Amino acid sequence: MSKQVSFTLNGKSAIAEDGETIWQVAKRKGVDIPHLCYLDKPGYRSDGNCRACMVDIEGERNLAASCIRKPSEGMKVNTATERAEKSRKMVFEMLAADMPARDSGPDDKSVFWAWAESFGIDGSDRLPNKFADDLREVHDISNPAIAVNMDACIACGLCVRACREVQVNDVIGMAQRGSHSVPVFDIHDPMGLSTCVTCGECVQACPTGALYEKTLMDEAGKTRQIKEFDKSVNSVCPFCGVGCQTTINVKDNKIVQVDGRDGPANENRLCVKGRFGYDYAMSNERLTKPLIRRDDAPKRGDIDMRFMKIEDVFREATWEEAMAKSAEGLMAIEKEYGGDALSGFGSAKGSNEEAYLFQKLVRQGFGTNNVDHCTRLCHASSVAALLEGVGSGAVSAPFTDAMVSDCVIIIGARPATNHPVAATYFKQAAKKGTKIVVMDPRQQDMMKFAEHALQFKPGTDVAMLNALLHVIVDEELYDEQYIQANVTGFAALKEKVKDFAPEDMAEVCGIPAETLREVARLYATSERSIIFWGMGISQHTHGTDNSRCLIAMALITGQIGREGTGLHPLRGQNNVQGASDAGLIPMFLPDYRSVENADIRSQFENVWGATIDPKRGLTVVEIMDAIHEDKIHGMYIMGENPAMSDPDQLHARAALAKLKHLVVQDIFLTETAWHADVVLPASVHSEKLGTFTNTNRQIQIGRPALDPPGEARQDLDIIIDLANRMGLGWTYDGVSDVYNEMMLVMPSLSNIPWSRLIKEDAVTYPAKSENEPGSAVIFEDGFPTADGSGKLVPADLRAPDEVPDEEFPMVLTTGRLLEHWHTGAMTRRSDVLDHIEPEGIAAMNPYEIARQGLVVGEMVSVETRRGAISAVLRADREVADGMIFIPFCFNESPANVLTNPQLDPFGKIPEFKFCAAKIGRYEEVQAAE
Ligand SMILES: Nc1nc2c(c(=O)[nH]1)N[C@H]1C(S)=C(S)[C@@H](COP(=O)(O)OP(=O)(O)OC[C@H]3O[C@@H](n4cnc5c(=O)[nH]c(N)nc54)[C@H](O)[C@@H]3O)O[C@H]1N2
Ligand SMILES: Nc1nc2c(c(=O)[nH]1)N[C@H]1C(S)=C(S)[C@@H](COP(=O)(O)OP(=O)(O)OC[C@H]3O[C@@H](n4cnc5c(=O)[nH]c(N)nc54)[C@H](O)[C@@H]3O)O[C@H]1N2
Ligand SMILES: [Mo]
Repeated sequence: MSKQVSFTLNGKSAIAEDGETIWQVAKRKGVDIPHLCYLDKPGYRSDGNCRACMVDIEGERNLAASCIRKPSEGMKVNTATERAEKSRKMVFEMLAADMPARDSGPDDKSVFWAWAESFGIDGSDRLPNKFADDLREVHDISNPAIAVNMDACIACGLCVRACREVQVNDVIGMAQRGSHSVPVFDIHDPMGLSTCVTCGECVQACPTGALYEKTLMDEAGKTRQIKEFDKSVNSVCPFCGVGCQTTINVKDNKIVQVDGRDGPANENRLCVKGRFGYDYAMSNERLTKPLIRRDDAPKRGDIDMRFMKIEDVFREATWEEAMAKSAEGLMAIEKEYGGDALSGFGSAKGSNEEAYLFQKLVRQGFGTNNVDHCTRLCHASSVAALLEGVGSGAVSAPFTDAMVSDCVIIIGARPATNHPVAATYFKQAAKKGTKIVVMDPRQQDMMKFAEHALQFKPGTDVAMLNALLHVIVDEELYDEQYIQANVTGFAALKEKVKDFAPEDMAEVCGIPAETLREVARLYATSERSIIFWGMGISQHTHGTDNSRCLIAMALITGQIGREGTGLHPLRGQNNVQGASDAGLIPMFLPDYRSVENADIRSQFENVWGATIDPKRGLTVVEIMDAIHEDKIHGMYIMGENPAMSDPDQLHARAALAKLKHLVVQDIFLTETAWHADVVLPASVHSEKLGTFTNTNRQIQIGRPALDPPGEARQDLDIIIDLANRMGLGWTYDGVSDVYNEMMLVMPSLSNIPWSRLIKEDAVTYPAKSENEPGSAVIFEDGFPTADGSGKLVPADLRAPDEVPDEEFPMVLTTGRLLEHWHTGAMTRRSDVLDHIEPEGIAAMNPYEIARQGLVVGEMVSVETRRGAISAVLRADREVADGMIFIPFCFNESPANVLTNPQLDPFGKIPEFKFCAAKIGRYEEVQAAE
């Protein structure tokens, strides 16, 4: 039981719950006490330095800072004595004296000025300004998104807590002493040149506007210009699977500012993309009219429209003409070759409702299961292993559970760049004492917080993980009782991992045997251990095997089904969990129910009133191959950019060009759209209403903040229009109507009606009843498999498909940058993000660069058996010797020209993380050709 303290607040009796401050009790009781250095938000501790919240305590000579002082039994607190009020007013006047005048300072609507105004203070003509003869530079606009005006700083230290304690980025610190103390970036660098990652947490925390969004200010970054918003809309972030809740502030149908909201996955935090990357929605490159390919513009796989006029390839069309052509082209192919000659790629960026209708259109209208999406390139192998092992592809516990874990393993994931807000929880956990283990062939930020950082050899996960399993078995660290009750296949696993002693695997994976033993012991014997993983596990030809090893670790140690334990593949796209649940998968109808099962099909057939093809469809990469084999002739692609994201890009683009009919529904004229017959201009996230499911299984509502530009239409309306032109006779009365149909066929949505989502903004599935929160942790008693137990599947060593040789001596690995999203379609059209990362790069270790006689900053050519690209060479100490890292977001240096399309046999995912390559000076390579 928590300890309660009785005291008196302004003459009335009050109770402070365990640990509550005077300020917090006062707030509960509706008593407003001014505060500046204290921020009443999760993650912010009080500091008690600004003296804005002083109160009187009977019998004490000095006033007390209510934000930090806790009541004691019988204490008599008075917030409204003359002495307290005068003191607080004085504090504001002194601070105002040191600040620029309200109307010429950075933010006349700041928390500071709002409080000051409540005391009737709008400056001070009797006190001196401490900056009057200060020669220090106070104005810094070197960061592309944030203006720094230190003359408005009151040294409250909130930005330091924001940076160090909330986001745990450790960039801002306090320099100098006393009245000279001032926040600095790193060692007093300009913000834009410091290690700041521009998450903007400090801006959101700053009570005076000393750190402020440039978008709201004048050109010089000194004074707020946009004073009012037309509206503020509560929504979710459109980028990654973390699913941060946002408030979008709009002026003149433009987003001018985004703030973090207190959602279950972000507690007000955002990263650089969520806070400053929203402007792609307002790009003047948005598609505003339907386009039809000109008859004199034949398709070419090697077309590069960056330097071409759109009018030379496409002509504008009416919606009527474009939709008619879209539907007729698809129907003609169905008629001539049958439904299996058609296929669709739906979108993990769109809503659940869009994903559901998209797969329904393909199944019901095209008459095929050839429907897939980017999950195939992402966690397909993880999901294959999870379905096989534990009967469900979703995470067993939310990432926020890291905070209550004793041991957290992060393997093949780079959360500080790819799930930055999830990373804040991991970093906070580490600071609290949770032991973090990071396993990755490339160094990364999280390693600074790790008890064990294992920079092992790429592609050797099975060797390393089987060695951990060997230790767990050998040293009998497994949970016999848990296994007996919940797990099958232990004998076979034991037998398999016998051959994987750490002493033998050390050489293979490059990690000393003793370290492997320590990590195995730490994971197995901690009270609560949890595993997070990403693309380094899944994007291999042995991705399913990699995941099987992780599942085996959790199952044999019983580290699953309890808070703070479990298996969490960090889902990538904002709605990849939801799109998969909704059935954008060739082998499954919604909720992962097999299309090959007649009973299941008939359930859907009853609701849809159409027969469903009984064979599973083709996957993303298989579809590209089937086009080359003349088996598929028509495609409908919504919100995916396979011409940039598929492996072996030249092959993929040649396939797109070979299609007899390609309909692309996107917000930009993407590389994929270059190959289209019809391009349909769609809505972006911030223009639409819909539900989105994050990596934690939290279903959240995205709400429209903007009107679509020009003639662009809602994605959902386009899908419905196309379905009706194909004769499906759909009648949906808005988004909620589609959701209601989903509830009919998806048991996972039980007890989560639309009205509940609207009310609660986020509900975790599965939910046991309508008035209880959903289950954050699943598998508490067994697994949703046929026999209710988890199944162990031993994995064997297999080398990556293509290993370095004399001709291609380097290992090429691909991935992401913090500021860019996948194929760059969105983020390269965001000013702030493209400003930070403006050009195509290839990164290598500086020693490797020196060894190869290359020069940092020069153009290099990188070549594999699939093709060659050029890129600017970057030195990056995180990249291991012998490796090249290239992000796949730059269309001038498209990494996927190089990647190996070889697939994992189970998950059908390509080996994006490993292939053989060579690198040379661009000019020399060109000259030799
Ligand atoms: N900024 C940004 N964030 C994103 C995205 C983005 O495009 N940009 N995309 C989103 C999406 S869809 C996804 S799926 C996630 C992906 O997020 P992550 O899973 O973090 O993806 P990557 O950075 O591609 O790869 C993760 C790590 O795998 C490591 N790795 C490479 N080879 C191996 C190996 O053989 N074994 C192991 N164990 N590790 C290896 C790499 O060094 C890298 O650190 O990010 C999401 N978030
Ligand atoms: N080399 C290499 N390749 C990879 C990977 C890798 O690590 N290395 N990772 C793979 C992974 S994990 C993934 S998830 C895939 C991602 O691959 P994609 O999903 O193809 O990549 P995105 O750039 O996210 O594409 C999203 C598209 O949707 C459009 N869009 C955005 N919002 C909307 C909307 O609301 N409506 C409509 N209609 N369109 C919209 C954008 O303009 C863009 O064209 O890439 C994969 N490819
Ligand atoms: Mo992904």
